[in-house]
Order: sequence, then C-alpha cells, then structure tokens
Amino acid sequence: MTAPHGDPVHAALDNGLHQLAALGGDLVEQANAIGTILWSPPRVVVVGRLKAGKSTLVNALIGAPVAETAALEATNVVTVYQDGSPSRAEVVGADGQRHPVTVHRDRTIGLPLETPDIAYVDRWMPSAALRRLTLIDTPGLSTLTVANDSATRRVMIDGFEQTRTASVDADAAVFLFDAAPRLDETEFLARLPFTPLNMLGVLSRADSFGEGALGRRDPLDHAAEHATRLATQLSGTVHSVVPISGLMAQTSHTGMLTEQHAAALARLQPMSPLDVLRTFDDDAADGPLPPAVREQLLGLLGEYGVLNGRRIATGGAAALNEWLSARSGIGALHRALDASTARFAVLHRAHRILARLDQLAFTHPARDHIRSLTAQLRGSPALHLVTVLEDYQRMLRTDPQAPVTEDLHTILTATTRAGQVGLPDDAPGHAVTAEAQRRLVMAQQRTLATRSAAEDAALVTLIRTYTPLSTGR
Ligand SMILES: Nc1nc2c(ncn2[C@@H]2O[C@H](COP(=O)(O)OP(=O)(O)OP(=O)(O)O)[C@@H](O)[C@H]2O)c(=O)[nH]1
Ligand SMILES: [Mg+2]
Repeated sequence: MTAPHGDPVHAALDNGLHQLAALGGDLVEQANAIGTILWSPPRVVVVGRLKAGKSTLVNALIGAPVAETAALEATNVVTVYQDGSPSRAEVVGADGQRHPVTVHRDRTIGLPLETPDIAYVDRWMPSAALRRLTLIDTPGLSTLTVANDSATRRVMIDGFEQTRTASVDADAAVFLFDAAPRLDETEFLARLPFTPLNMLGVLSRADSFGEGALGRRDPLDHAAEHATRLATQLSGTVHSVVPISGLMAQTSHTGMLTEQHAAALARLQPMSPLDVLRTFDDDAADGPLPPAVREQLLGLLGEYGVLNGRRIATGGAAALNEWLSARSGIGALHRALDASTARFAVLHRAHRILARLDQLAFTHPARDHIRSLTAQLRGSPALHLVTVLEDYQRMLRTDPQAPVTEDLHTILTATTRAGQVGLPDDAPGHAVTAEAQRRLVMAQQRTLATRSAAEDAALVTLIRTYTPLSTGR
C-alpha cells in the first residue's frame, strides 16, 4: 500500500490544493472538500452476480461480520464501509440529502427511505482494514431482479455520467463470478469508468468449484487452475483472476470459530467422507452431532471445510482457523489488492481530483486561475502517470486496438525506466536510450495521421514520456 505522506502524487496534489485555497473566498472550502478525497483511502467497489458471495467477501476483508449474508438477506442497497468512530451510518438519498440512521447490534440498519429513493448508505466503523481501503458492497447484478440491478448501475454508471451527488466515486473494482462471466456482466464492466488495471477478477466459491467437495479433484486446486485460464480470456477486462472461498475467509477472519466448533468437527474424524455428508443431509438420523451443531458447522465451513477440516480440527480451533485462512485464498487476494489494484486506485483517485478541479474551473468566476493551476498540476512530473492513465482510459474507449493504447499500457505497468520502453528491467542504459529514441521518432511520425482527438492527446503524452528517456536523463 502507498505511504501517502512520502508519495509524490499526494505531495503534488496537496500543494495544488493549497494554491487553490490561497485564492480565497469559497475556494478555501472547495480545496478542503477535495482534500478530503486526497487524504482518504482508495475506494474499492465489489460487484458481481446475485449471491456470488460479495457480502461474505466484504466481511472477510473487513474482518467483522457487518454485511448481511444469510440466505434471506440479499443486499438491497449499495453500502460504503469506511473507517471511523463512532460506529454509525447515514443514508444518502438519490437527491444527495443525507439522513443519519441508528445502527442496531452493530448490524441492522433501519432505513428512513424506500429503497428506490436511496443512492447508497455510508457506514463508518473503527477498522484497521478499512483504514487502508474503503470497501463498497453492492446488490447483485441479475436480469431477474431489475430493482437491485438498477441500484448498482445507478451509483456506478449513471452517477458518473449524470450527477455527482448519487455516485459512490469508486477508484477500483473487484468483480466476483462463480463460473465464466456472462456477456451482460462483461458488458456492465466495460461501461464502468475503469481500465483493466484497476479491475480485479475473483473466482468466488472456490470451495464448491467443479464437482465440489466429494468430486475427484480438490475444488480449490481445480478453481486455481480455472482462474489462470479465465485471466487470459478476460485480460481485456480485469488484470488478474484470484480464486477464493469467501466463506472460509469470512469464518477465519471474523472470529466466528470457537473451540467448541473445532471439538465437534474433530468428532467426525473417524467417519468416511460419504458418511459425514450423509449425517449432514439427513435431519432425522441420530448422528454423532445434534442438528443445530451440524447446521452451524456447515454454515461456517461449507461441505469442503467440514470434510477436509476434520483432521486439522483435532489440533484445536487455532489450527483449524489457520488452515481455513491459508486455503481460502484471502492472502493472494490481499496481495493483489495491495500491489496492483491499490497502485492504480491511487492514480485513479488523482484523476478524480483533477476532474473535480476541471469541473470547478468550468463554473467558477476564478476559472482562469483554476485552469492554469490544473494545467500546471497535469504538467508536473509527479502527476505524469495520471495523465498517462487518462489518455489510456480515453484510448480504450475510442480505439483499444491502436498501437498507442498498448504503448500507454506499457508505461503504466512499468516499474523501471527500461520497462517504460518495453525492455526487460535489467536492460543497459544505452539500450533504453536507443529504444526511447526509436519510440520518440515513431510517435512524432504518427502525429501526422491520427484517427481521433484521443490519439492526438495520447501522442503528446507519449512524446513527453520518451523525450527525457531518449536523452538518458
Ligand atoms: N460454500 C460457499 N458458500 C459461500 C461462499 N461465499 C458465500 N457463500 C454463501 O452464499 C450465500 C450468499 O452469500 P452473500 O455473500 O450474501 O452473496 P452476495 O453476493 O452478497 O449476495 P447478494 O447481495 O444477494 O447479491 C450465503 O449463504 C453464503 O454463506 C463461498 O465461498 N463458499
Ligand atoms: Mg450481498
């Protein structure tokens, strides 16, 4: 994760906001409002099909069972989970009005408005995990539930295009699917104002993948293999696909598992897998465990966890918890979020801040001052990558197959100077200079016959990138 205080992107924007405030009047307040975006964690929205396991995963990532997940508790409003004390909530109406609401038992919220009139719910709670990322849970996408579907679409797509008040302003998305994504889902993703760089795919319910717990293959291993294939197929939509058992992650990260659960599970250790599942299937049979306990275990662990966790449970709850966490895939998800998603989410947030300044310049009497301030920010070396991201986003929409789109992608994902010109990271300096010169000449030639305004702008950015590299500076 980024360290905001030492980060040049933050420093440049913070400096720009101070200059904005120095213009006086209402711009002090505007600068503060934009500063709040700058100093808050990146916002990651979790989207996907109905019952894909979104809320379960949100709970696992937060480390507390706050999002509703039971069979009858479909998520029906978009909820923004962020760090803050005291634990509280506000309902934001479609008109932008905020209504404070009471939170019962840290969980259920009485809603003051009808669901269609709600844009989203802002929910604060003290949480170390939320200090790093704000998480946004959404109602499942499905053509069957038009109401829920439109709630998610409204804040994600319409909110962006039409009005700021009802938008949740996400910086990155986690997209959950439990098999191959359907066409309507990938179409929805394509309409989000993101690039594959800040969209992470998650193959959910990995513990019941394929033939499930009793199948010939271990479903978690099978899911991992399938995720690799999907990542290639979906490379135009997401930057990678991580397999996960949200259920095992939730149980092991929210303190739900007790020594009693482990002891009960351990009692099933001598039985054959088929006999174990039979006890769980048949309510009437008097198996080794009372029905209520069986139900609890199944709810916490799923069939896979019950069958494969028995031996581990003989070592106690801590051992079982550790096994669940390790097998769940949550570690790989955290790594993906920390490395790539968070990096591009920070760039995306910087883009959101510049867009806010553009908007302000449009309507404010001090527009000339604000305009020269944003031009100066966009021209600063610290924010160069934000400009590259903006050009990349525009090119993906207008001409994704154009060579410049690929060049912009190369620059964005590079971690070294050599990487920016498509060479291996350890390429010698003279090779980098030569390749940058070659790319510079090509970019200059391309400016003579461009196909769109987006390409014109992208070429200016490419030339600005290659020029210093081509002189070896
Ligand atoms: N076996 C298994 N069950 C899961 C997993 N994740 C979620 N579930 C179960 O699936 C059901 C739905 O999970 P939710 O997390 O509520 O799904 P959701 O995507 O938030 O659902 P909506 O908000 O209604 O769209 C619950 O009963 C979960 O316990 C998983 O990884 N494995
Ligand atoms: Mg849900």
